[in-house]
Amino acid sequence: MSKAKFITLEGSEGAGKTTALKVMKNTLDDWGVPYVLTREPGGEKNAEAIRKLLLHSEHLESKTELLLMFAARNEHLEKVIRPNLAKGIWVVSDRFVDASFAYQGLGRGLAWSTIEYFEEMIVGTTQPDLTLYLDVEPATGLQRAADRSEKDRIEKEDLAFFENIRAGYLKRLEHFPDRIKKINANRDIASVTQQIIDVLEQAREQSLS
Ligand code: Z5A
Repeated sequence: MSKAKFITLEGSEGAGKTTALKVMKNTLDDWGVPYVLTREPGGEKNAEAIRKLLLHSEHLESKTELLLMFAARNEHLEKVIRPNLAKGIWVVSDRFVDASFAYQGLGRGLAWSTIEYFEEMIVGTTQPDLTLYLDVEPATGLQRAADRSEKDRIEKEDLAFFENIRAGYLKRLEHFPDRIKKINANRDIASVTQQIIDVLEQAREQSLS
């Protein structure tokens, strides 16, 4: 069997990650590959505790937010991502390091080079084989997410913040066009679903299997 793959899903507020994860799960089930679904921040006991702090603290300094994201990521990588990949089990993570560039980088205004420094230290060569980025107009995404009962600390940010998040993701996409595949998430759910299936099938033909 070929090497286990690491696939990540990214997108800003209201992009439709929940639906996308179901589509990814169904596709991997069809392929019959062993996989675990996980998420960031979180995905591991200590990292989930850090997630609570990150999403439900009243206020956090931006640098604290960045450090906690990478602290959680280190636990997640060491205890979940790397061990599973080593056992031949694919890993699908709802968000990973691209989110730190988008949210803490362009969102919070922390230096790109600082995030690259932590990326090298914590992530190293454990980069995803494939990233699906759900690209949605921030106003559309916020409108979709508006009905949610309770917003966490980050979800309470305004439109300008989410415009910057999108710019951050598009910058990462520019740097890693082979790894990151953009999905037009402004379209209806059926179209988004088909785009995800197409990207996964194409990636599988090219290198995933
Ligand atoms: N964060 C960070 O800052 N730095 C980092 O390094 C990392 C994360 C890793 C938690 O993430 C927060 O952590 C996140 C980024 C930050 N903060 N924010 N914002 P999370 O992934 O757990 O939480 P989330 O971003 O809020 O995602 P979500 O709620 O799981 O997914 P979503 O894409 O925003 O929403 P959804 O529930 O999938 O969809 C929203 C609604 O739209 C829902 O009613 C759907 O039925 C509807 N929908 C979905 N697709 C469509 C289409 N195509 N048309 C119409 N309606 C649709």
